[in-house]
Amino acid sequence: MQELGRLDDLPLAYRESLGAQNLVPLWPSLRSVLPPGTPARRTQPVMWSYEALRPLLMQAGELTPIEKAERRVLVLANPGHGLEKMQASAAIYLGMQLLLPGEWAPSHKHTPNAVRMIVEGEGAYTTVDGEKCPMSRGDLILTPTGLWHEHGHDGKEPVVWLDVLDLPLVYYTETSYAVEGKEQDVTATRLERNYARGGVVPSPVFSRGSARRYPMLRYPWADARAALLSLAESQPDVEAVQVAYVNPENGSDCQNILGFSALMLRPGETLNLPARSPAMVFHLIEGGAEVAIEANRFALSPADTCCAPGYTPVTLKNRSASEPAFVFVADESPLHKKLGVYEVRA
Ligand code: 1HN
Repeated sequence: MQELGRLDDLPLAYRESLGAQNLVPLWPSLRSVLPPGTPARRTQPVMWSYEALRPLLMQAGELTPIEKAERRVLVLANPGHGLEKMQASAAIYLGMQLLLPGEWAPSHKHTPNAVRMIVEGEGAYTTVDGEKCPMSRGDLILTPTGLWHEHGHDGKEPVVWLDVLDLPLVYYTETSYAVEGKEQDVTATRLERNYARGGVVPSPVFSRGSARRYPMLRYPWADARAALLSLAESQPDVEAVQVAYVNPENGSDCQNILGFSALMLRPGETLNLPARSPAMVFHLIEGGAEVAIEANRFALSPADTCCAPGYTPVTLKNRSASEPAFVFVADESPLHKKLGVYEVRA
């Protein structure tokens, strides 16, 4: 590849004249914005241990009342981006949120899309767009762009969940903002039950109005887990026992920018994932798994989370020879497909 001229090849007076007109020569930077073959990356393989972060999150519960936090969250930040950037990858934000019994996180809506993967505790709920969604371990609850959401807690133990947002991308595009609101009136609960039987969906034919853009906001873990077990049983030869969280009206990704799925690793199974352009996040729901990313070997126990940069093969291994392992996966593939940059490398 041809070596290009450097900035300091140019006379200082010329560079100053360019700068005075807000002009920059491209050629000294061309190879760094278009590196040969594979993108430059900041995202590093990183693991966040739940055992290590949990006491710090509980300490935040003592140090900072909910009124002073609004959302009591420790952000899982990738050091490759700089901790202050609060990014797990180019497009993914991760945070562990704590809500204590009796606490209330007030209603707001914002442009970034969020999902919550419930990690521990019972009795909390999120109200999204008037729908009260109970939170239990492993449930996935969507709070898509523009929908009002607030969190409450009627139980007795701390409740913790993993927030996954496309905040870094939405912030980068200068489209990130929030609006505060008043407590929502609950108009519905558990609408996901309308979609709990595959193949039949509420029919719009004899009713006014069309299907909502986000018809299903809560994906109970019991249902996703049962779907994985039946897939493993009915198709023993399938390479990856995986289900995607989709819009049940049309089968498309459940949100616009990030994609979400759940994976079952059969006892003793090793699953090799090809290098794909999107960065990925793995969060262990149940069992024990090892995630190998380049030279890193992350041993995940329940509630541990790790991330893998894009364009990198990943190997997932069930650490148990007798029990399945269940992994929640978030990735940037809807974004990459919309941008036309999605790639799988053999
Ligand atoms: C947010 O709205 C929540 O509603 C959690 O629980 C984390 C991080 C950045 C921006 C908005 C929530 C968030 C957030």
